[in-house]
Amino acid sequence: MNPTLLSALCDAYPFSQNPTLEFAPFGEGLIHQTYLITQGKQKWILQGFNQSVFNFPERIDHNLAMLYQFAKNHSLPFQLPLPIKNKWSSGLSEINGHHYRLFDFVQGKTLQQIENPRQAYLAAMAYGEFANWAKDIDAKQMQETIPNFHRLDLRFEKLAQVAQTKSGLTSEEREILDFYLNQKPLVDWYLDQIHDLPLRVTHNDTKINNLIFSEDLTKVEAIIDLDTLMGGYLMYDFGDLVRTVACSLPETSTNWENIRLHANLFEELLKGYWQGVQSITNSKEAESLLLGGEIMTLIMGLRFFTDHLQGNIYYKVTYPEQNFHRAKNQMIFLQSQQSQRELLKMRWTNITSTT
Ligand code: GN1
Ligand code: MG
Repeated sequence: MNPTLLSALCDAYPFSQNPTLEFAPFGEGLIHQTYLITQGKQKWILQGFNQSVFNFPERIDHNLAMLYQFAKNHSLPFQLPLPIKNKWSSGLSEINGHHYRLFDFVQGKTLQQIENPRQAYLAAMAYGEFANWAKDIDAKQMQETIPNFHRLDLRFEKLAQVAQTKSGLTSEEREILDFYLNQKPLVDWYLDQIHDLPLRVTHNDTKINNLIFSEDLTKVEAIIDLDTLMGGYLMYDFGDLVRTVACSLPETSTNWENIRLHANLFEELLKGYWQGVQSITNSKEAESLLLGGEIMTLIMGLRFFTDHLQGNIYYKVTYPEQNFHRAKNQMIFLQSQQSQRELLKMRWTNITSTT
């Protein structure tokens, strides 16, 4: 660890002098740099905050302060870890032109992929319970930490616009681009939905690895990565669960033949999420969950493809074609969802009408 950073951190936060702090890279997030700090038996998470993605850190503070205020009088069965304040009472420390945040380490396990259907149920129930818990926070008072983050129509237009400036695409790039640009009916469905859906406090990045499970994986201990917490629609949170949990392979996989939606996992997710949200949803909102997975997969595919065409300026990549491969992965997963629409609708009807 760079000695200037180390001494600045020791100045900003109340670490003891001994033993020395140990740093190790941690987690699989695509935006911030994350490290585990260990000192004797104590542990913290240090995050190198990505300010080129999050241009408005004060908006994150605003939203988390609202959350924290609400949590004082409303208990939740799991933790929502917030940044530790530095000695200047700020959750964000600027050191040599970079920004850092420190969190208490939550003991437990994170999963990149579930190991059994029960974990899908538990994950979805946690996010559903969260939405239910937050129902009385005025989502309109929350600020947009990334403006238009899940606006599918704008993500769609952005790809179309960036693609127009590119010539010399390979035939495979062209084929995948055409697939995405042919998704206009789904974009129109989305625009039609959002007119009537209530704005709620949503997490907006409900990947499975943003949950910390207990060591024995029987309980969710914490929901983390609260930077994109803001006003949104339930279909975003349920949809990103479908995208990351009900898929046979992770978004980084290039095993094209084996990427598909597991309808039984979709069902587990819906059962778990519904358990949390059924008392707050109206029929339109319940219906929106059905295509939430498609919406979020399309958004992510559009974003990965756009980043590929723009030269990988947003997402971390480990090789140059990775964003293109992620976009291809999401395309195949979206096709798999679309080919199972009728089946999913039957499962959805069973779950949402019998409770
Ligand atoms: C990013 O930071 P991380 O890896 O939890 C991204 C999400 C995407 C995800 C795809 C702020 O999340 O929107 O779903 O990558 N977060 C931001 O893996 O863009
Ligand atoms: Mg994350």
